[in-house]
Amino acid sequence: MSLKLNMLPPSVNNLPIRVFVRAAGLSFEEQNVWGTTKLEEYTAKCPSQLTPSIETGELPRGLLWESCAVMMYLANRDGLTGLYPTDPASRAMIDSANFYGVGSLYPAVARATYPRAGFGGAPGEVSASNASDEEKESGRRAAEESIPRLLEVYRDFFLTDAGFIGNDEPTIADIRFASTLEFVPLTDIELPGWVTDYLQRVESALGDAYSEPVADVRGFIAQVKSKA
Ligand SMILES: N[C@@H](CCC(=O)N[C@@H](CS)C(=O)NCC(=O)O)C(=O)O
Repeated sequence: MSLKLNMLPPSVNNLPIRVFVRAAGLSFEEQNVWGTTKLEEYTAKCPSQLTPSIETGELPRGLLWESCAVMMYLANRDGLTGLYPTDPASRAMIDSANFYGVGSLYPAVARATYPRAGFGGAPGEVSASNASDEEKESGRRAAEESIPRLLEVYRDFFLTDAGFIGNDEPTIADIRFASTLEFVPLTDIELPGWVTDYLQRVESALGDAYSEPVADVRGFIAQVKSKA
């Protein structure tokens, strides 16, 4: 059954799936949907208007979004127990890290980086309001200041064992966490040594599966910084 991946190259929400399909050795077709997610054709298939999404005929609605749900589905479907171990205790750590990442870490990273990346803020956020530039920067900075504490949770709780989350090789939680970390260089935070070590560990374990798609994110960040 064919697998189509709808994605935006500079996005660290899209990066996990782009890494996952490569790490899993899946056959896939990648489609850059930049500028088309709000159009009728995409919305008809994906009412959330979000990326990443996958399309495959075996899904009840033919499409699935949410980066972690997509990785969980594909790993379950194909029995990829290294990337998503079946042991309930390992899974508990992986699922907790992923839900914490999507629910707590990523929103802080988005509020700290989107204004600099030129991405719009969510309705109700100061960056999307009529506030002054000073007030918007103050909101962005507050988000940035919350990030080190959020990161320490990974160091102190999720990475207590072998240096990967829930396994002695990279899991879908590492793919998601590392992907989110890739946007932190858009902030003024100096990444602590354990974070840079961790990113190197993940990248070296995953090889080209990580290095190839992450080049789009790093290239985008370099472009943003060169214009700042
Ligand atoms: N929690 C979602 C977040 C997805 C998300 O926010 N995607 C953004 C890109 S970072 C998107 O597709 N926005 C629509 C657009 O920019 O056209 C996930 O992990 O997949």
